[in-house]
Amino acid sequence: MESTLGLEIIEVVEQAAIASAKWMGKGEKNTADHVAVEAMRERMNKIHMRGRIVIGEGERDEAPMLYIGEEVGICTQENASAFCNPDELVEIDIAVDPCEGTNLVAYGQNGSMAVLAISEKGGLFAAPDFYMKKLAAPPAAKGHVDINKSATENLKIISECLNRNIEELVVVVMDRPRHKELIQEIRQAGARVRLISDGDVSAAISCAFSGTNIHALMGIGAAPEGVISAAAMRCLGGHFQGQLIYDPEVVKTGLIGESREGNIERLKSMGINNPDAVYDTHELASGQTVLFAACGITPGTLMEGVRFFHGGARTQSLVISTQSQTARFVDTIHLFEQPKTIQLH
Ligand code: VTB
Repeated sequence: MESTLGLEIIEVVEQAAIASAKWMGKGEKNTADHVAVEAMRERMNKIHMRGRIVIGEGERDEAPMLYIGEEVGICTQENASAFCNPDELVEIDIAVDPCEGTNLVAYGQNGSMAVLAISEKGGLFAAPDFYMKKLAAPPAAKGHVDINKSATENLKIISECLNRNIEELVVVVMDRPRHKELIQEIRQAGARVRLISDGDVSAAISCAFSGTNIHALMGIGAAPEGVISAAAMRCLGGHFQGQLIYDPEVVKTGLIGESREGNIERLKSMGINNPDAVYDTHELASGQTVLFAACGITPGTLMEGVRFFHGGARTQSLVISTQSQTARFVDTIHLFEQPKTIQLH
């Protein structure tokens, strides 16, 4: 599954990022998202695969494209049997976020990207559209930190695992009223906080790379993004745990159903009987093979954003998988016009 798909999914995220970047700074987050979805879907449908969206733009009736359950890839199209042998094809599940951080794109801020994760059928947790308490930390702290421990305890553990003082640690937290106490606690413990308005996938993955000066992600973000982060962290060997948050009182902002009880019922109807379960990377991205790709829309900690020039654009992407021992950063020059003149500097 991996070899050619790894190359093709780079193009999928690149196309989504370029489409979205054209709307950077225009103040129109829905358009920035919509064009990314369209571009991602168009490129994905050219791949020789039988894919199914498990995390996408929402339920079918609210999302016209890349909705949960939508089939993508050449081999899902009409007359596919002419060029796809159903016996040979592995069915794959796909989690997408064509424009992770729509506000960041709309307001020209750092940290947005086009992302997707792929695994064999059943290999990605079909997260409900709820919130998730998240803990991401570097590979050295994997299995030592625990989402059930306090932020203070976890910071102590990270400082020991990384052999540095707590004062030398930076924790990313989303700037939301629900994190008031958490932020206070982190500061009290001695660590420094980097508040972000959006885009916690990028923050989670950054923990796995030394040199980013990001050592942990703590707090509550969206659950589907949590699964995508977990897929990346599984490939990178980083720590990631998530726990669904279903109580509107805890979330404080955002849309999360009417009541705690109603949400528990909704989770039950999806087959989640223990709403308080803590999931790790192997549960959120359980597949034997997991692939992850991202392309920067605006500049970020890990990747450059899309840079346009006359007749083209330059992108930077990241592709990782559970099978390869690499984190491949791909720098691409896209030429929209003929004749082609590639200028490097
Ligand atoms: C979260 C976070 C995402 O949007 O979903 C956030 O995981 C929305 O949270 O990375 P609120 O409902 O509290 O605003 C992102 O930041 C990206 O859009």
